[in-house]
Amino acid sequence: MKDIIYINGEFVAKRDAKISVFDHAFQFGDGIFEGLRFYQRNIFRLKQHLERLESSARILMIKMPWSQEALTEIIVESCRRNELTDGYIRMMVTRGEGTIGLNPFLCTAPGLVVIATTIQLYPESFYQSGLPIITASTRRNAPDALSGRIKSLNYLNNIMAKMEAVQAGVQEAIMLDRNGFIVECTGDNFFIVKGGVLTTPPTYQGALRGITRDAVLEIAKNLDVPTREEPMTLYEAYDADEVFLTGSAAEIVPVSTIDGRPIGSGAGKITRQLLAEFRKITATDGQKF
Ligand code: PXG
Repeated sequence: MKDIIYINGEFVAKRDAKISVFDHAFQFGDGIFEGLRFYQRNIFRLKQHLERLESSARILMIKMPWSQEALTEIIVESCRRNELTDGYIRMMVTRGEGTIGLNPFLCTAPGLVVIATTIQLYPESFYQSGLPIITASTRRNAPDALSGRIKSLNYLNNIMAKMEAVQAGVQEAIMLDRNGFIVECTGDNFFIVKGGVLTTPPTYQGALRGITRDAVLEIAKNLDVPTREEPMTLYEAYDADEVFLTGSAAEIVPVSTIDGRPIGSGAGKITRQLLAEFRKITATDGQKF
């Protein structure tokens, strides 16, 4: 890795990759981002990530001047310049420089930052025996206040819950909605398996529509595993045969305990099958470079 960062039209050294303190991304967390993986020179589901970025931009009325082709070129070039074949890409679109007031329409052009880097994965032991998680007391943002479907640079809601996880000695935490229904984790989507049926909370409850979540739902359908998107409570989670989390960084990681309660027998059969199938498509499904 060469620590070369793309920022607003240029590739620069890490120490020179700086944005203005007047950028509303810095002032107010007013911006959006994506986190992508690439495997053996294949950017996994790049098109889906770019489409989600465009949706986030549309909802926040950020006018992105870059075409999907232009963004693809910048991302690919970032991987090449850093001489990476496998890793993680963090892409950020900022609102741009403005005044110290809130009005986003006074900001100049949006900014673009792309960081291509290596990734620190969960240790392989978690994939074998599962990750312990807790339930956070911090509730997920109400979707009618700030939709979790916007992948925004304002992650304080998630960070509040992540602090609870870390303080409790674990790496992830379940976030409930106002009514006590499970929404997702701080940086991963949430799935349970019960009686051979795979269930995940619907996105209208405030979960991010994860690219990995979509991939898992597709893989399950191909394996003839029935899938549901339905609200669920901790009762269903504690009582599940298998629980796992999905995310670009985590891929598919089994959950061993929730709030100290063991789930099934650790890494369940369907979870393992889904992970095996997922790993088969990571180097082919996407944009080769
Ligand atoms: N939910 C939330 C809230 C996320 O931020 C996911 C689910 C999974 O989505 P994908 O598209 O990756 O399958 C995310 C994405 C981290 C970290 O360090 C995680 C994300 C973003 C930034 C950092 O855990 N997650």
